[in-house]
Amino acid sequence: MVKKLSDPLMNQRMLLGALSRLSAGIFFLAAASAAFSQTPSGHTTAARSTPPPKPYGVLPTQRQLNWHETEMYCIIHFGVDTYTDKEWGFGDEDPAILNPVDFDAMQIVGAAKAGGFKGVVIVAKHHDGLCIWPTKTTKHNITQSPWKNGKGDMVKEYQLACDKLGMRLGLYCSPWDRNDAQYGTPAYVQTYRAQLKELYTGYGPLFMSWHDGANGGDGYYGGARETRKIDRITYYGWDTNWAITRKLQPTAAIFGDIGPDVRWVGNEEGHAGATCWATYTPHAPDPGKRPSNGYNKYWEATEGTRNGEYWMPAECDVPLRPGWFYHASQNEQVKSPYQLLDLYYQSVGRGADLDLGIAPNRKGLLDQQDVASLQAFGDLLKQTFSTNLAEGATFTASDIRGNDSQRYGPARLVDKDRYSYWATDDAVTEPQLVVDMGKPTTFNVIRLRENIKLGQRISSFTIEAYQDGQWKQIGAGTSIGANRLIRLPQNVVAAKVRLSITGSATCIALSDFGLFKEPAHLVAPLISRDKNGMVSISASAPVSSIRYTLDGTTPDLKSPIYNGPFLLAMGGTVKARCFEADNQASEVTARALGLSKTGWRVLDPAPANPGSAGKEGSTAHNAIDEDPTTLWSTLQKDSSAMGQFPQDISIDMGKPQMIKAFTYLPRQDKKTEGIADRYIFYSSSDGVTWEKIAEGEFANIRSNPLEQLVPLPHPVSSQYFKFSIVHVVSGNGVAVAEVGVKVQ
Ligand code: FUL
Repeated sequence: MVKKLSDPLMNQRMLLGALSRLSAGIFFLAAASAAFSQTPSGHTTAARSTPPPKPYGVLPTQRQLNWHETEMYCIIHFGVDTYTDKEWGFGDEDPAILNPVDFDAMQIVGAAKAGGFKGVVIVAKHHDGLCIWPTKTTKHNITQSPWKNGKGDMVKEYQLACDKLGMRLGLYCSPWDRNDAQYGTPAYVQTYRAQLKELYTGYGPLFMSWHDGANGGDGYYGGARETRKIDRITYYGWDTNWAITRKLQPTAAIFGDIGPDVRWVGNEEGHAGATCWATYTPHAPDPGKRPSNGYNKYWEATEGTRNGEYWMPAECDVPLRPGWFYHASQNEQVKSPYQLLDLYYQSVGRGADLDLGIAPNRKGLLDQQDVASLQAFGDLLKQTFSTNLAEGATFTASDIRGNDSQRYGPARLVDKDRYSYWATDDAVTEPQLVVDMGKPTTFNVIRLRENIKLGQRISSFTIEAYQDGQWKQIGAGTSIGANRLIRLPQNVVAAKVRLSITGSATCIALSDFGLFKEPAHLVAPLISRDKNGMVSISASAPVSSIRYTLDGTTPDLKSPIYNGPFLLAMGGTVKARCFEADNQASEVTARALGLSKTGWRVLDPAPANPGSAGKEGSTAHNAIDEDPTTLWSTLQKDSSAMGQFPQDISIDMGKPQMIKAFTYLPRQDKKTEGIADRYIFYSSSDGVTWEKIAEGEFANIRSNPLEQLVPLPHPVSSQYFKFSIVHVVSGNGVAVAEVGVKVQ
């Protein structure tokens, strides 16, 4: 007893318990006695000596607990790519192009903070190799740029801004370096380690050290301009690198495809699996091999592994714009506050963290629309989650550990302590909890949390609401872990809610129960175009009107009302918005459409390209049918078959067009076989003689398979174009969703 009282954690818990008793008032007392009398375990007195539940499985470290509590942070990409309009620089860029005259770390970090993010990870060096701090390890750094007359240090400015704003700082230094002449040799690994040491010692304590898996390939490499392959398992010596991190930055959670502290979720779309375990056992693609960054079955990370070997929770990284770097052409595609909220439910709401990419422009500032979206997202989170409607309710549990309501009772679920918890007796793995608010309450989000210091225990649950005299199921799920949000499809009005744990590996330790009300909002419209070039705009729920513009302006009450599909033969930007009778407006949906593909046809393949498009029975027309779900595929079932490249598709547009850019939409079905990462684009006025207009790479397309927009070096007048796939990220053929052109 004395021992318990002198335990500071215990004192804190008792204090919190007292506070929650005060707030729950008489209801708590009623609940406690109800629970007491219902407990089937046979105890007659509250056994204060009941030991806490034994931890289950692998457990998080303190740095992982800190990371879980961080929940949301931003990753900031700025560098030569910002000026060359690329996603991956080749490594031959002149640092002189980098001149962010208005760079303001406070504006950027401040915008992240307003969005509710608690930290930032700075890309100190991306694959192009340019270091944005004055490193001694290579000349290819910020001192060679005109910014601040070569005296600037962007990482330092971010650190100072974080300190002022109370934000956490993390760093990403790309292991792949397309500039370094020694990349691929042991000497480069020493350079990389020296860079890590500079970053770990010069910028204060870090909350994260971020490592990507995009390693090896072609690059400038000091002028060699060649392809360098590395052994992804052994080359970087990750164990040695991580030991450096542990020594110099003990608080930093290390992120990589395979952790060791935090795993990549396996996509760059910002979502974890609907089931997402914090535990994970990474596997190599080839049996018997060790998994590593860039060499693992990353698709398994989306769900993780129930009872996996390591506590290695998922980070969901996704850019605010389509790409990680700033591209003016994507200004209309900044994710809206409600899109961000969706991602929040699919990441933080599934026990993962959300890492949102933000990208300063060439002046070194976030664009206004990015700032506005972050701010409005932060406001939405506050509006939704600041009031837990279950606070003050009566909790009746089917079982309380040792009948000790004070330590293990359900009032712990609303005491705002993430680690105090309602626990059951060892043998009870399927308890129920009734939460009685005493009056009809409207909610649309439910929050559950486990005390993860005791491991991930629960494996499934259901939630019911008491309506019209009976219990009706309103939600169900599997993993809970650090945080689980169930967003209901509609508002529920009920005075009583019942949580049933339907599966748990051992007795439960649930730490949070919350009911919340996300504010009502009008759903933004959807814009689509069919193969005849007709544009349709729709809303998923009835609205008073949909208004749209074609001149780039934001639709308002003066804009034309959408009355039915219309033709947009030359393409352009369609913006649409739903309105209610009271003039309340939805978010804007914008869609940039290329030239309509009506009347287009696929030409027969050139004889030099057997297996290519156009043959009888071929699927090539699927690449110009405006349907992203159908594919032109030359993939062969026989996995030992070797694909021959290039593979081409040649299109007759029916009449000459002034082409300004072409587009390529890779397959959108989550598979990577057949996705092109190197191309050549040709034009022709007769479909026989071809002129090469552009060639290059689709950077980062495996992880982020977006529609690629490639502006041509100069507009080209032609009736025919040929899209030639020189290389694919994997597979023995190509699989293309759509190709198209832009004429304006
Ligand atoms: C990936 C990189 O290849 C992308 O360019 C970006 O930096 C993303 C956050 O990580 O692995």
